[in-house]
Parts: sequence; C-alpha cells; structure tokens
Amino acid sequence: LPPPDGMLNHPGLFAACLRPRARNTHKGSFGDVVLLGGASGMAGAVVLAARAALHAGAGRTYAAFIGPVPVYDDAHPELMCRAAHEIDLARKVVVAGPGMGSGEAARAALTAALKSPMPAVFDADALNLLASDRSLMQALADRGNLQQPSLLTPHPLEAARLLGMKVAEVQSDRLAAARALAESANAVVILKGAGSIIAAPDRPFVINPTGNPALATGGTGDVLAGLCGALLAQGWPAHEAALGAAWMHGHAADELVRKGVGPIGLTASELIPALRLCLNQL
Ligand code: B4P
Ligand code: MG
Repeated sequence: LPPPDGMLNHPGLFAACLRPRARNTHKGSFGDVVLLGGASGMAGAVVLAARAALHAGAGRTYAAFIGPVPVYDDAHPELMCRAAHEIDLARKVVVAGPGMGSGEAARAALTAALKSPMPAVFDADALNLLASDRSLMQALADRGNLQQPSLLTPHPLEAARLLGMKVAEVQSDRLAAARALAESANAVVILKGAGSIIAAPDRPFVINPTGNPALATGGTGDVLAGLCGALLAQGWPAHEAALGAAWMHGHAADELVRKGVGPIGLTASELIPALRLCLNQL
C-alpha cells in the first residue's frame, strides 16, 4: 500500500470498493452482520466488535452472546442482542470469536458459523478452537473450495497455535507464516502486529504501513474484526476487506495519536468513531 498522504489520499489497493451511497437506498442494501462471541465475563469483546461494525456502515448489526445476553447495549441501543444458540445466521455475515471462550457452546456456535454460505471472519477464540481441532480446520478449508470466503485475523500467538509453531518462529518470518496459514486455511489472513501482513492463496502479500503502538491495548483486535465484518456485509470482496480494514484501523489510530489521543491510553472504544471518520473521508 502507498503510505498515506493526508486524510484524503486514496489507498489504491481497495479504492474501487469505496463508493458513495446511492440516494435511493435503505439498510437492506448494506448487509447484516452478526458478531458471535461474548462468553460469560467476556461480553465486552463482542460489544466492541459489534459497535465497530455499526460505525463502519453495516445495515443491521446483531451481537450474539454465548454467555448471559444483555437486554440491550446502553451506549448503542441500535445493536440487536441475541443468544448465540438462537441467532439465525441465514444471509448474515458472521464474525466469530471475540470473547467466545472454548466450551461446548462456543464450539457449537463456531461449527454453525463454518457452515454459513456467507462470507465470515474468524478471530480470537474461534482461531484457538480451530487450532485445537482438525475437523474444524478441515471445515474452514472446505469453505474456500465452496467459494465461501473466510477472513482470519490472528495475532502472532494465535497464528503460532494454528501453525503448530512457537511465537518466535512466526515472528522470525512473518511473511512465510502468513502465507502458510492462508494456504492451509484456504482463506485470506491478516497476521496482526506492527506491519500487519495480508496474505491470500494466489495473491501477492501486502504489508500494511499504518498503525502504531497506541493499538497495543485490549480490544483493538475486536474492533478490527467488527470492521472486517461490516466491509464484507457491504459487499467488499474478502481480500479488499482485509486490506481496507487493516489500513483504516491503523490510519485511524495514527490520526488519534496526531491529536494527542495516544500513544499512551488510547482505548478501543475511542478507535471506533475514528474509523467512521476515516471511512467517510475516504
Ligand atoms: P489475547 O489475550 O488473545 O489478546 P486479545 O484478546 O486478542 O486482544 P485484542 O483482541 O485486543 O488484540 P489483538 O492482539 O487481537 O492475547 C494477546 C497475547 O498474544 C499477548 O499477551 C502476546 O502473548 C500475544 N501477542 C499478541 N500480539 C503479539 C505480537 N505482536 N508479538 C508477539 N506476541 C503477541 O489485536 C491488536 C491490534 O492492534 C491488531 O490489529 C494489531 O495489528 C494492532 N497493533 C498492536 N500493536 C501494534 C503496533 N505496535 N503497531 C501497529 N499495530 C499494532
Ligand atoms: Mg484479539
């Protein structure tokens, strides 16, 4: 990606997906996304991902909880809160993993997500579950054969678990690790960290130039996953969604740091409206 040149620079590799909204349009045109996670004690992860999807333009956003279901999100009553075992995944982009846990209910929810014909994002505990079970990993690879796009968003520890390596091995050759994972999962991969790598089978890799250490705080990964889901719901192809999400996530953090909101003390919640600004300015 070219480095940013002011807020209105168009990052060339995903510029074609940045289209103005038609005047005569409605929420059905911007897709449904369901954020699947939120085991007991980890509800915040799925709420952050859902708020990110909402602010990134998804038409309808559902937060589906493995654990106790809040009546609604106080700060964002626009979000529809559901129990994970009750959510109807038909015609919804799924983002599985934020705060999902690793119990039987999480496994059942992930199994359902893997069967969805819609594009899907797998993050956090969904990746850890995939790493622990060959049959789930096979189901993921099968999605690619069926032209059901999958996007994986591992941090280096999650990538190491998926590849059966140590974190140091992943970090010593991040390009090779991202490529190996994209091949074995038959999916688009964002290997996160300073200089996130976007890899996909049969595509050249891309190193994302945006972002900074302000992002090294809890919840920013959940925000990235929600952003990926919203872009997929709005019809972005998986590779472009990965490029755009990684670039905008980092760029929003760079802009916040420029204004003094970080590098110390940036919160994942503050990143969300900055992402909306970035998308609208692009
Ligand atoms: P978890 O407990 O699994 O953390 P999490 O819930 O996934 O956190 P979150 O979702 O908020 O953040 P994520 O990393 O997904 O465990 C984290 C553990 O994994 C760490 O304790 C560590 O052991 C290991 N780990 C994670 N990252 C590592 C790394 N880079 N090197 C070695 N070990 C690592 O998402 C964070 C987001 O912020 C990503 O988009 C990332 O690209 C971005 N980001 C973070 N630091 C950045 C930086 N310096 N520059 C640019 N972007 C950065
Ligand atoms: Mg994470």
